[in-house]
Amino acid sequence: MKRPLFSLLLLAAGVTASRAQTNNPSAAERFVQPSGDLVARENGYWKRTPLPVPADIVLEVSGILPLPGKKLMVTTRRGEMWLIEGAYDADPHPRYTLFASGLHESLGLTAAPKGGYYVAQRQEVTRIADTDGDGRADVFETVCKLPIAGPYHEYAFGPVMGPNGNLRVMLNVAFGGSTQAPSPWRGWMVEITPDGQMIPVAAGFRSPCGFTVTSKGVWLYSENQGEWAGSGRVTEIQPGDFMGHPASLAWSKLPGSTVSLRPEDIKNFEKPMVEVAKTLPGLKLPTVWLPHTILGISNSGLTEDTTAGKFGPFGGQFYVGDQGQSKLMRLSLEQVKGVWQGAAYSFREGFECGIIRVTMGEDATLFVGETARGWGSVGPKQQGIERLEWTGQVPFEMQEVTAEPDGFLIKFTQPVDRATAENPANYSVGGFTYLYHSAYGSAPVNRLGCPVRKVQVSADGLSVRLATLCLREGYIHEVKAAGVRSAAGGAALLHNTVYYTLNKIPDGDRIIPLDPTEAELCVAPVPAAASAPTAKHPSRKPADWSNDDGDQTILLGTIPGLKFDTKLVTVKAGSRVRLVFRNGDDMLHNFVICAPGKGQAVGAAAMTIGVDGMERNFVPDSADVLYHTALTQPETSDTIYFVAPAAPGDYDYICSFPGHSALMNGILRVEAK
Ligand SMILES: [Cu+2]
Repeated sequence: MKRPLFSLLLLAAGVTASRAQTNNPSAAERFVQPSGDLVARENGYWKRTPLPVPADIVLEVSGILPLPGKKLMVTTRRGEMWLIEGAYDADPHPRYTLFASGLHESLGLTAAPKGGYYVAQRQEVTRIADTDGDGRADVFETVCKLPIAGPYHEYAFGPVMGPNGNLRVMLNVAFGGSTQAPSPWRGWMVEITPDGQMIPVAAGFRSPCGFTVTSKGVWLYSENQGEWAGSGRVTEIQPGDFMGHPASLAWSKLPGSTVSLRPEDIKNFEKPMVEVAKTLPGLKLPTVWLPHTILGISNSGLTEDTTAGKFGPFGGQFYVGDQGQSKLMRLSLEQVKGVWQGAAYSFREGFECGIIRVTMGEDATLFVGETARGWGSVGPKQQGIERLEWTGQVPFEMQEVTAEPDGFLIKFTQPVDRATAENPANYSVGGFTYLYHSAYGSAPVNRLGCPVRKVQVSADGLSVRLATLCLREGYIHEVKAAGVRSAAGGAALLHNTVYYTLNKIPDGDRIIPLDPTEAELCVAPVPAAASAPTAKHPSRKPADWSNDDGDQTILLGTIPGLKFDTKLVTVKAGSRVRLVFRNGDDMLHNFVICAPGKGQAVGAAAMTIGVDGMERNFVPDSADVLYHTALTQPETSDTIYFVAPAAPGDYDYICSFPGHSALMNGILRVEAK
């Protein structure tokens, strides 16, 4: 698809915001907010404030740098830099001043010690500065050329400055085609010295939209689910690491490479990544998995909470954005036996647009930068910038979950009600992981229920230790505390589920004995077969249709930007229909026929399926679902055979993959015979 490389807008500087953007009204009108009640409750703790942007500025924010004096400098995907003043005001009406334009898809910035800013464009890292003090950039100095071949997916993210004063940049792989690394160091993180020397750091990155270096000097990045990436995740980066995408290995023979793996070392393993890592030296396991569709579908920018409590009770933890689901997750990290791991939590949803940048500004004000163009998002707007502030109210939450030799320690933000907290039935624990393979994404695999064998509540009621016999190293453990209530007021948790990636089981004291004979108590859930024919997934041609393909064949496909290629399909009531659904996009999609007017309700129900989603094709158990296809991989198809409803009318069809139905929908018009 076509993506504009340069903004065509030439804008006057210093425009005062007059009204908020009203992009994409049709999507906004049809959009069903995810769990609106939850969003309202979350807003009582962390208040969301969109910054008005003048209608003639397309602020597809791709980088946010807080400046002294409560100003922000932002980069945009359209290659502009804007100075924003007044972003912190109680009732914000910010002033926007154009600082630079004509950049090639700038996706981030940082301050340059000798003045101005370092900005990553697709083709180079540039120092951009205003030397005559007129508020407009007049120096555009190439720091380092970045190799590029041209495919749209060759994004360059960053730069981020490290503790050693060098810059780091992420070079995205291309999408599809015969090679996904058509130019050198594609799929790599590279370091750039102030004099422009490029040093390869690590390989195997797919779409590393967000990365940061922590206050402890630890490099972390977020990965997007896709080919060779079973789910989104955050991973710590060491020089020489291989994150899993093999295209990058095309360049591992070049001088300066830190990675010894070669393309021929990677097969289509079809095994859990944790199993492959045991025999593939250098393959780095994620620090924290962000289960796909539950904690985002396209993980993006991340930032550390360095506010020491001014932003709420999660100081020292991290916030990660999500583009597709327009929300923020929270991470707590710990090091066990020298390996980073930790827990991922829901934090805040209901933003106006897909989040790609997350930055802590002054006064514990968190800013998020947003864009949906070409990708789509649950939030209905096409672009924007919002801020988030703590209201001072503390929600009842799992503040931090850490690993124990036989389970987990849950610290709460408020004392628990002892009766509910001591009852093992009020918790559930289960483990799963994801496959490492060439296909796009992975269903959760090797699922195992972990019965809670013992619960210990601390004397102050602020922490609970859970013990189970079914822990597995390298697996994600879903820990739910749905039945636990707070001591004051008997409140339920604002978010009751956490996903802990247990790379290493710590040593130490156990509260239950390790008895291998009891391992049989671990319960394997029965997986459903997603592609099997069922009454609502009629993928097998009915025997009584003899040798023909019914009365009518409908070819219906997808196009990039979360769209079906057809918005209206007409059939005769009671006719036999063969529908071929072809997914030509670079994401997973399905096709679901719903009762008249029920498309968005079915889409909303699909968002609550959780870890079973892939196995169920993200089709909710609902009488409003008439027929559906399987969830299809990119460049694949699924065919269904059904008899059109007898009652004429306009039946909704949607893609029920979480977050898609607002944009991916159409009408199956059933006409009287
Ligand atoms: Cu879809």
